[in-house]
Amino acid sequence: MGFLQKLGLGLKKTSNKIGGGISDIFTKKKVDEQTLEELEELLITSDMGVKASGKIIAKFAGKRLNKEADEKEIKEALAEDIGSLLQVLEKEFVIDKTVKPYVILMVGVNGAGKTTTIGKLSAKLKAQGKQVSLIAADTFRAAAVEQLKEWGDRSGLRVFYGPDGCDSAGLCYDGLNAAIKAGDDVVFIDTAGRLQNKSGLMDELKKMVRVIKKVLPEAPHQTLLTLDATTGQNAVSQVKVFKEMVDVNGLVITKLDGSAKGGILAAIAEESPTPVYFVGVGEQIDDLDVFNAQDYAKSLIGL
Ligand SMILES: Nc1nc2c(ncn2[C@@H]2O[C@H](COP(=O)(O)OP(=O)(O)O)[C@@H](O)[C@H]2O)c(=O)[nH]1
Ligand SMILES: [Mg+2]
Repeated sequence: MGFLQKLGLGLKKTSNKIGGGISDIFTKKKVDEQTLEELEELLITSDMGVKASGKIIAKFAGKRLNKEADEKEIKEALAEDIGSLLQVLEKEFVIDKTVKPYVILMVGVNGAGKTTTIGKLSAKLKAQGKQVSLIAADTFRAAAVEQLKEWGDRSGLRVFYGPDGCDSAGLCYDGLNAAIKAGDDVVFIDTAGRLQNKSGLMDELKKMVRVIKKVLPEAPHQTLLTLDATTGQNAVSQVKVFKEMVDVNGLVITKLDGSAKGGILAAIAEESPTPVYFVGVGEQIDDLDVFNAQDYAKSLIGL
């Protein structure tokens, strides 16, 4: 199955809601004020947020108000408007080949999908011929280390880990030095995400970044924030919270397959625009791909 098909299937819950909703709303031929209002409400309840929904509808109304159109035209016009709003999130994920090792720090709350995303992404990079290693710096739970080791084993990657409860910053220090010695191209650092203790987490992440910089002053070269789409609007506030802690330069949105909240990307585009490098649409190793604004918008509407 191609990824577009997969994305469409993954976003089925959202597109059933939006696409089905549009069919219910546009029972008459002309687009009037009432249909616009209903449409705006539909977008808001699909987690696009009030601001983004308002913007999309305003743009749509400018072209369509009091005009006749069939359902397909309406959907295509709307997908185009949503796509242009999402465009700000589209950016190519590039690993600088002149930088070795290229360090990717993965942050996000517990259960967001950090470890799984590292597993998927590291497998892709390995398949491209890169030498990749993983550092298990979520030292809080033994299960977290085991989970990362499993992903590493599947792809044949070295996993650097320490004893239960060891200092995560110290582990990064040793792990990065080991990666330099081994000549790795890319290193992923998995972290813990206990947001219920915000200041504790902030201290831990900041200390980790300080220690990483002691080994490699330019690292981490990417700090990716993983967000669980099923948390809806809460994901938008997580972007803001984590940006206070570390220099987040990209997002990964996971579990788009498990919710009708695929509209959340519109809220992020409007309220805290940050490149979305990857989207996760399942638990398997292949269920991750790059984000494309127009494709995503079409899949959202069910086109
Ligand atoms: N359906 C679905 N499940 C996912 C996706 N990404 C991760 N998961 C699941 O979410 C759960 C938590 O993921 P994990 O990587 O352990 O999160 P972490 O605590 O941030 O490291 C696991 O059961 C994963 O299999 C996704 O894109 N789709
Ligand atoms: Mg984890």
